[in-house]
Amino acid sequence: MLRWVLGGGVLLPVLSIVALLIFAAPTGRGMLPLPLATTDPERIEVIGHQWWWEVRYPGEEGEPDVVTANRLVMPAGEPVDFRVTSEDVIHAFWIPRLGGKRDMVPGRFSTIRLEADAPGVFGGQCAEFCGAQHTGMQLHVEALERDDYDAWLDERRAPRESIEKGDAARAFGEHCAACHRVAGFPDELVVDDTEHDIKGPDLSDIGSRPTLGAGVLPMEEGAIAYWLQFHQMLKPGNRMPPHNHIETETLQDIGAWLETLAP
Ligand code: HEC
Ligand SMILES: [Cu+2]
Repeated sequence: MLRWVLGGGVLLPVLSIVALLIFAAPTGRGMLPLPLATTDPERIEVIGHQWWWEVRYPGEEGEPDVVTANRLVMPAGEPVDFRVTSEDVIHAFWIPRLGGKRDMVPGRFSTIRLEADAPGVFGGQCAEFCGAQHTGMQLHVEALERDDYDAWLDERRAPRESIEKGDAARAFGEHCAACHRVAGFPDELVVDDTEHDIKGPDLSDIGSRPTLGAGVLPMEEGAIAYWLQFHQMLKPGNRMPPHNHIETETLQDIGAWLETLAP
């Protein structure tokens, strides 16, 4: 009897926990943002919103940040520090293939260090229930070779060719620019007479992105116009108001114009 109690109640749990600890401790340590001997890891900021992801690549001195949404591009084969936070409720940053998750808490930055061993595409998902469209909050993650990653960033840092000030851009300035930034968009076209604090995804490189609505639609020709007309059906309750008051033709023009926005 005593042998069973000691064996099953003490020895077995102690051995299993020690075994788990031996594997878990280095893994856990690897995800802490400790200083590295060799280089500073790349730092990428990810901000949770209901229900989309803002991704920022802080520029060196004097350089602008590169801002995108719902797509995370990272260098492969090296550790990357993700500084995460939220603008509204608590979300959680999670790329299952790369490791643990980190809560995104409004007003606070937390850091998690992750590494992709090789280039590839991974899925990310909000891992903390954050409201109606929690499951519609997906992140498309791409790990690139270091050179490709640098090229990707450089393209987005390069000053924009001037944006065409046609009818579509005017309509965008009138109906959309109060919530959505487009790098290089002329200030004089922005009409902001709304009283809300809703912020939408940065659309500077929307034409090059793989999905719309945080994974709700694949990007293809005509997809933006489709999203603009039916987004409340595709992603019910999402924070973008319906555009029923805008003519379909105008939405199609804006959609076609947005699809040209790529570095
Ligand atoms: C009141 C603020 C607001 C206005 C005005 C607004 N949007 Fe949005 N928009 C949002 C929000 C918030 C989202 C994110 C919805 C989601 O995925 O949950 C969004 C999403 C989008 C997306 C998908 C972006 C992505 O990263 O997948 C596009 C494209 C878009 N809006 C274009 C437009 C256009 C074009 C207009 C004008 C006709 C417009 N928006 C007007 C707030 C706004
Ligand atoms: Cu969530």
